[in-house]
Amino acid sequence: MKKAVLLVFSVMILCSSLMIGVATAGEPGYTLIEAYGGATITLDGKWTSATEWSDAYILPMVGTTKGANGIWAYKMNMGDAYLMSFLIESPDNTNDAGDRWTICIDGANDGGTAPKSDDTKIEIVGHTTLLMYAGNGTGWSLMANKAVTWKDSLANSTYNSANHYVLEVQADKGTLGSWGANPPPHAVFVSMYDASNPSKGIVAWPPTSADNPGRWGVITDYMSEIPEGLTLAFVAVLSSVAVIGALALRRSKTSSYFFRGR
Ligand SMILES: [Ca+2]
Ligand SMILES: [Ca+2]
Repeated sequence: MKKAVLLVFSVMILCSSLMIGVATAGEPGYTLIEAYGGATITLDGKWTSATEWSDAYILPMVGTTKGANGIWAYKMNMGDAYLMSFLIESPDNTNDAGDRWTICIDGANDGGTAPKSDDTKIEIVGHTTLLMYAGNGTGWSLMANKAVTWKDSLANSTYNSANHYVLEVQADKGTLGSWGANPPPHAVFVSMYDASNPSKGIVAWPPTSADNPGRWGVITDYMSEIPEGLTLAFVAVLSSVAVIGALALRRSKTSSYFFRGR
């Protein structure tokens, strides 16, 4: 009996240390899951239908409330293992040359205090120009666009009934970074900047820096679909369970990931 109690206790200790280990891989508290959605994305800078993004993982840009202060969302399309889709909504409604959207991805999720060659930054400036960068060890070097497509426009949505900028971006994992088409975990950072409102500064998820991959958020795992009505809190619990499972089953999961879609 004592041995059994000791065993349970040891497993609990092991589990909590694994959780701590996972949490420190990125900015604590900033995680999401890669969901496969059935709704196809139409890249027109707005919610083309009421359900276009409802099967994505949706997060608040600021605090804990998904509303007019901004949201962002991420999902993969069922049937395509590599096409990453992003949505960002900003309260910004002014067209300025200095407005900027930023999405950073570290497909290997290997942290670091400065961008490395496997870190990718996508920047959209002034609602007109897409720039792409690869980490160079100390900062970012400009590179050619890796077939990333995007569109933003002034629109309203479920989260903000006033006209505001909505961005949709799609990027192919297979060509995006030197890490290739790895399954999660990926580190991720998104931000928005309204040049008409400089005092507000860069609004970012997590509220850290694009230049510090070790403090980005983390796409911890993937799931085939977020079923209708499943709450975010429950998904967060599932995520924690999945992370522990992922550590044990990583090899077999990786193979099944590559057989999904294409
Ligand atoms: Ca759309
Ligand atoms: Ca603006």
